[in-house]
Amino acid sequence: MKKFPKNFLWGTATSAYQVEGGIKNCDWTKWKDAGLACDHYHRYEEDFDLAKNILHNNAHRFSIEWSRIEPEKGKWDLKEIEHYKKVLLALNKRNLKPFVTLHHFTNPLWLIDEGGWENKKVIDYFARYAEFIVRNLGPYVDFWMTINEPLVYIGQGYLDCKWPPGKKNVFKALRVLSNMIKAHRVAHKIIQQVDPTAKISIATHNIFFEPYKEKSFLDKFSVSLSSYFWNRYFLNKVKNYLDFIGLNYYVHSRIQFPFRMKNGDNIKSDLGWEIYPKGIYYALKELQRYKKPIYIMENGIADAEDKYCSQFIIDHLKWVHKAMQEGVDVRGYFHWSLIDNFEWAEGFKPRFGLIEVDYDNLQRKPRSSAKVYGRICQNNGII
Ligand code: IFM
Repeated sequence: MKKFPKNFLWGTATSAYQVEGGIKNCDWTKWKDAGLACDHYHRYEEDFDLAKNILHNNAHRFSIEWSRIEPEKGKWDLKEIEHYKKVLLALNKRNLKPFVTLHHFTNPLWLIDEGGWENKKVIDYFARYAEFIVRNLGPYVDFWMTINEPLVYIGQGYLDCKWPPGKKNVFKALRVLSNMIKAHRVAHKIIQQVDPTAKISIATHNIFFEPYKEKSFLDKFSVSLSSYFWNRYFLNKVKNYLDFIGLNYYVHSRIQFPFRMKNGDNIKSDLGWEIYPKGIYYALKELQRYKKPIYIMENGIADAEDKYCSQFIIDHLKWVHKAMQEGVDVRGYFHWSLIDNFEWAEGFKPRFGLIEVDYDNLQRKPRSSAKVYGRICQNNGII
């Protein structure tokens, strides 16, 4: 049995747009409407019961939808604050420690009308939103994440253009990057002023890069650059404004000079992502230099038939355990995701949920991987 420390946190993660349904005033609604999604907005009690009773979790990560809270610039919707208060109380009642994300890819339409994250005013707007949330919900939350996967947001929105705003423009991408860094720093300061006990971070999507040819100097050089810019650049810029590190790990990548990504021969998920559990070990080791507690805020697999998910979890956790034995300070693991949900440009087809959602009637059904993960959480260890 590989045991985890006594207070280790076991959870799952979701984000508002992907699960809640009924979100009307954000950029994604115009880009690709998630409609009712999983109707988690009305079914959160049922979903948290599954997290408690089937998964035996003691924590949960979710995000607050900015466009619900501030549907018009400067106008707060107190009914929505009440909603999230109830969500937090429902978690509390089940002893599920909340980790709350303030920005998980979606933006209010009024912000987009003003240029979104390209406009430096976003720094003040985001800080004002963060302050409002923490003043109202701070008493129920210890752990905050300001921005989820900033580089994924920028890459998809300004380079790949599969996501809004869909503008291929490196200069704009760099402006957004700079504004996100500043927004995080300002929000960190404000959240700490409002609640000095709050723990604040971002969730970074890190990749374990390897050279395509082990002995190629050029491939190794590309790996160093990729790791620096993709995994560490943002963290370096905000490292004095982080109380912990939130790591999202899904993939590794073999890099051929200059930046060609090559998949290996291992089994792939339904999205074609190669399964590579050892990568989480290297991703954790790379973060050790920041000397902060690490929470794995996402790790999961699109696997509609649930063929690989159980083994995926076990193998990743074995590598997490090894990293911890070697001194990496990991405090929690959150599987992506609690329930099937809306996977952005790919829509509802990829199934990341431990709990299956039947989109015809919205019924939930635990997959067998849910039971495997539940046993691990209950035993606080892997057999
Ligand atoms: O669904 C996404 C999530 O929104 C952010 N991290 C990666 C997940 C799987 O692609």
